[in-house]
Amino acid sequence: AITLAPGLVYYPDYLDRSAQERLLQSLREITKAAPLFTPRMPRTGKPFSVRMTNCGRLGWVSDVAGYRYQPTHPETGEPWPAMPKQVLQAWQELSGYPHPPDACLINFYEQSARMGMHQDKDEDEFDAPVVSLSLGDTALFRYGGLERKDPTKSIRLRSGDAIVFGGPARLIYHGIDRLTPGSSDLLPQGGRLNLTLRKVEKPL
Ligand code: MD3
Ligand code: FE
Repeated sequence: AITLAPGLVYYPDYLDRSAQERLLQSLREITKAAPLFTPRMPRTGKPFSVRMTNCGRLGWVSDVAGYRYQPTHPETGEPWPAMPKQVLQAWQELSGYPHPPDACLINFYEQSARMGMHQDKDEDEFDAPVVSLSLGDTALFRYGGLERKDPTKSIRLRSGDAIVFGGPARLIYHGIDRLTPGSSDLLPQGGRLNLTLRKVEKPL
């Protein structure tokens, strides 16, 4: 593992090819039960270019009313599918946090999708890290500091990479600038899937 900054640890090739294929198969099952939806910006309703779904007890959603975690899919009204054991195992191995995650947000990027710089602060528990797993095409990931104006660095996240943001890195600004088309043959149609595992609620 490579420490990129205090609290920010990068695990290149964390999942080997067969683990990536196994995770992709689980995600195909999840998206059958909980289809990808297009989140929208609060107030304006402007659509995100990234499509999303979730697994686990809680899922992150965004619509004209705001950002929030909720126990059901915004379009089907059904509970989110369970988290695959493989995902829970990655959390146990990487997070160093003594409780299982509540939420796994699944982001799907087509070639032109991006995610603007933002902080993840919709959770009640900031003592837990966020764990990210990447599948498919390489993404140019940018991260900065605790203020939007802080200088930024970029790294490429490749299929199978994991990255953990905890402690002093938990609230840093970050985003995805672009994908590298054709950089992976994991997804037959190209694009990228990213999973973010989170503890949302404070444990008892
Ligand atoms: C830094 N996702 O879902 S993953 C997100 O690749 C999100 O889809 C990006 O930002 C993606 O909120 C980046 C890396 C990541 C995830 C969570 C973080 C970086 C983070 C939480 C805090 C700080
Ligand atoms: Fe984020």
